[in-house]
Amino acid sequence: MNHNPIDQFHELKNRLTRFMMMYKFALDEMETKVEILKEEFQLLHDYNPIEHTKSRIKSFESIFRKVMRKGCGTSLEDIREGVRDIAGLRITCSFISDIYSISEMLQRQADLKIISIKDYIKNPKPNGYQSLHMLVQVPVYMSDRCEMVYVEVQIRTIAMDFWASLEHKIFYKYDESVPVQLLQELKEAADTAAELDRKMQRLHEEIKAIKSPQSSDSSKFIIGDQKFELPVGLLEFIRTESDPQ
Ligand code: 0O2
Repeated sequence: MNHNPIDQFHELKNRLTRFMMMYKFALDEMETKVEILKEEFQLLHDYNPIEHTKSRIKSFESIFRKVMRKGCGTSLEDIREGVRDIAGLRITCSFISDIYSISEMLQRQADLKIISIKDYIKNPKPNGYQSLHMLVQVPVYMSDRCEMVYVEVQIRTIAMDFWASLEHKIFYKYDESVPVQLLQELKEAADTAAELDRKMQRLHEEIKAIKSPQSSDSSKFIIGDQKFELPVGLLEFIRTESDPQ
């Protein structure tokens, strides 16, 4: 065993880099998956259910705090299993129904292993927190191996995200000992946000029901930054070719 402190430092740094790198690659994979769903929806249905996405890798400090809180071991293997939200992806949707559509689309992806789903929308936390949490394992292919890496996906609406972000800031400001009066008001604010989500969902369904089919110039369409134009007669040709006799 090498006892040179500089060599030991470099070895530890390498191991940590390799450990954290896997989470970055897993998040890249997940972000690509979500980007494809988003583009496909936009192209085929002229509708985008995803407002925005945000990914983060937990800081060492935050990982360390969680290890202490959970009392799990401190080897990298223990941390990998004990702290399963080192890689996090947050998907913010327009409507509640979009949350479940996105979740189902991800569940249908054969290469993703769904570890657990926590529905804090149907069962909000006592403080009012709402979100759909999916813990998944994503395959990351390296030059010599494939590793299944944990990613926590949080799917929520804009209103849920607004509330959770501000609540998180307030907790941080008060160092987690928030006055009771403020907790009560935060719960009321969460209820108001949930009511707003329900109202927007109702409006969304009403609008969908009365929306007439699109009357667009059907001979032209755009994929990525490329424009396509259907040559005259192609539509008839494709129909004739693919229609069963
Ligand atoms: P950060 O800063 O987002 O990383 P776990 O502790 O993950 O093993 P738990 O508590 O059952 O087990 O996890 P859960 O319920 O799935 O929630 C984990 C994450 O959800 C949190 O991560 C937050 O991001 C978010 N979350 C859960 N409850 C609340 C809440 O009441 N308010 C807000 N604002 N966010 C919440 P971290 O690691 O706590 O924080």
